[in-house]
Amino acid sequence: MSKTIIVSNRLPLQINIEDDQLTVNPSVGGLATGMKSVHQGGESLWIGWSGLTEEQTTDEIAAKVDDAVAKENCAVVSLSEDDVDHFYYGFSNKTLWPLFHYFMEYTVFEREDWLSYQTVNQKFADKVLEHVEDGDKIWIHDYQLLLLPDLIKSKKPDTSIGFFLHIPFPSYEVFRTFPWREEILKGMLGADLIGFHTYDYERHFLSSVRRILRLETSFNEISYDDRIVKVDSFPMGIDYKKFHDAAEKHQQQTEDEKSDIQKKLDEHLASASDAKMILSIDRLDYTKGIPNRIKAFEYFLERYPEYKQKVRLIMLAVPSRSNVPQYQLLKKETDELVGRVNGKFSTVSWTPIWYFYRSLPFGNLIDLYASCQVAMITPIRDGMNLVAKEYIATRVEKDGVLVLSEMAGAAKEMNEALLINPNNFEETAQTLKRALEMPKEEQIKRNIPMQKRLERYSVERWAKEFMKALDNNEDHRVSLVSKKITPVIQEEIVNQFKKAKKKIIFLDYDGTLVGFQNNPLDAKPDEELFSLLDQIHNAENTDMVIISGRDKETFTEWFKNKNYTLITEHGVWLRKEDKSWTTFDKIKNDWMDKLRPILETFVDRTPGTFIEEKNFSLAWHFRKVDPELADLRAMELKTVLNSLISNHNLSVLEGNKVIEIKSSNVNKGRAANRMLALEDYDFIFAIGDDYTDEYMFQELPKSAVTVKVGLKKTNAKYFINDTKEVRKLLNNFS
Ligand code: GDG
Repeated sequence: MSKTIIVSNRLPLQINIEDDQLTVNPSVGGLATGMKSVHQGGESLWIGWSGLTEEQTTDEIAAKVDDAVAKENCAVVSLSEDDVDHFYYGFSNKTLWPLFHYFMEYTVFEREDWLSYQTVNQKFADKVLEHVEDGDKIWIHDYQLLLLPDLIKSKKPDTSIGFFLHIPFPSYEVFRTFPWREEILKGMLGADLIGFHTYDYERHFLSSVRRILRLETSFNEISYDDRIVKVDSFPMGIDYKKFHDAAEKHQQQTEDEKSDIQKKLDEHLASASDAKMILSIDRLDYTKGIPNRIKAFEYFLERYPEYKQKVRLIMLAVPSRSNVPQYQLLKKETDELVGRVNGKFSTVSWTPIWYFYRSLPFGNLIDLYASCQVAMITPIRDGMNLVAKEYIATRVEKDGVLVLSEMAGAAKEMNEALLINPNNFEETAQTLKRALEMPKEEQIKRNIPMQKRLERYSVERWAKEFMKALDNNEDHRVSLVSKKITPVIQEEIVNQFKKAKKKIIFLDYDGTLVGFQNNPLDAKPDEELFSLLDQIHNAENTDMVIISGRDKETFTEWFKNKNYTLITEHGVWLRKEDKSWTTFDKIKNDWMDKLRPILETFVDRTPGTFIEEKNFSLAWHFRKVDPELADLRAMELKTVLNSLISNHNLSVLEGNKVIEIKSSNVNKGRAANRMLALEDYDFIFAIGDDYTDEYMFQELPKSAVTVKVGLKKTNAKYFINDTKEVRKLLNNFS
């Protein structure tokens, strides 16, 4: 039976060895909970590092660990101390983590770390390949394993692979600074589905793929090799029920059942009728904005001194990555700031900040969430931030105010929170005041929709939706995309050709017979192409038509020594075998004088673009322009043109890196059909690479063999990878 393999840096288990005694407990993190629905029974295997290095374990203990984790349907990737230093603390946490969170000044690029990152990703791949069977699905998690999708895909191309990034994907301008940017993108593109928390991270990723790998994207799909990789956003939720239920129980606690922390919190609340507490919980990480938060709180107390003695900041900072120097510095800075604020404002009966530098048990976490009237979650940059969601989930009376940084992914879904820019102390202090003074009705009004959303979009639903999308993409690959021409299909096509009595072959030119050139005039036919075309042209009972968007002058020049049939400008002109040109249609083109100036303004604003004027159409070419800018301008131009051309019987066509305006009743489909009317053909073949060729694919009879060059959405029956393969295929027509 097929299974799902989950891969993450760490296994969802706490493994300890004390006096040679091994204990294995499930960990309680959000990911482990969310994956429960995926990781259950014998149908799933979770692969990851145990947390123990090779140096910490003897062979005997390692074998025991393997056995113990196997009982939890897990398998261990064994890492050495050196791996952990360079792959985990090094590349993952000194390179990827700061860069992806826009902390460029903290980012180090060490070759040794990069080599270790590759080695360890390979170790993960080897472990996956050891366990994967046909029909299995794989879900890989997070920034430590960006190379893994491709390492697996290249060995097991038929396996469906999903990848989810839990941290932000930075904008192209930041990502481009990364020395191994291509390798990382290609590594990720081994997946069939790539998920992010927000739409912004998704579009940043797509932009890097377009600009760095120069791949084509259509909406949220990337054509890569002979696959379509889908990119989507899946905002991660929490186990709402777990937090809400725990908070309800917490509310019913008797005095005796209360924890020591709860008793202290109650004491503060009882100290004055308007005493309040502000909560702050994070891993001690520079992305979380802890120093800024303390400074903003300090500013708040200075600005609004009436809150002294009444308000207390409860700050839980969970130790994290303390081997990395930046984290050690942050610890020092945080200790000093807390000391400074407490030293400055404390009185005998009041300390403004209660600071815990440790991890607390779940029960205490609920104490904090339930007791604080305000939560101040103000990261500088955060992929999602689950603490913000957990705080709202525990508010069983529906009161409480969340002050949330707009830089957290969670802000995209929690619009009713008070959103702030964490770098603006003035705004943060004012918002804190507003939060402390917000009437209960308003608090409830804001929290109800957030709670409803959190309940609906739980972490379980997140996992299910991701898996559903992964399954859908698998179907999509099989059904929606045309079939690749395999040797068997090629043989069938050639047989049909040979058996037929009268045949016609339609050949698009640019992007099909020749590759794209920066200057269109460099795309002249070469000797090899001439001899291929001669061969088809001379084949018995065969009519060959080169059908292109090019202007007739260029083709006249290029094919002056050949008597091929040519159709130019998408079907405006026809050159017959006797080399005389006629038009298919009589077309007026006085519209050109009106539209040319508009195209000229686009040329001015978009360096590298140019206008091509043909007899019956105008084209704006943008093949030399940065793809991002080109997309933006193309979109703008299409919007402008479409609004202008209505009632003019004109159409705007988008070709490969060109936008063309021409008379509506001209297209390659119509032109090809006119050719078919002249004879009774029993073999019709058409091949082309862009949007304008789709008219042929759509309008030719069903029996026609239609072939798209490149893997893109198409109406053609088949696809072929590139012009090299086109020439090989056509060589069979003789
Ligand atoms: C990464 C991304 C993204 C915290 N302290 C204690 C404790 N916690 C629990 C919280 C929460 C989790 O840890 C922290 O999750 P966050 O989402 O806030 O942050 P990261 O650890 O940075 O996670 C982040 C996340 O991945 C998921 O994709 O949201 O953006 O950076 O669940 O409750 N739990 C206990 N004691 C503590 O002291 N028991």
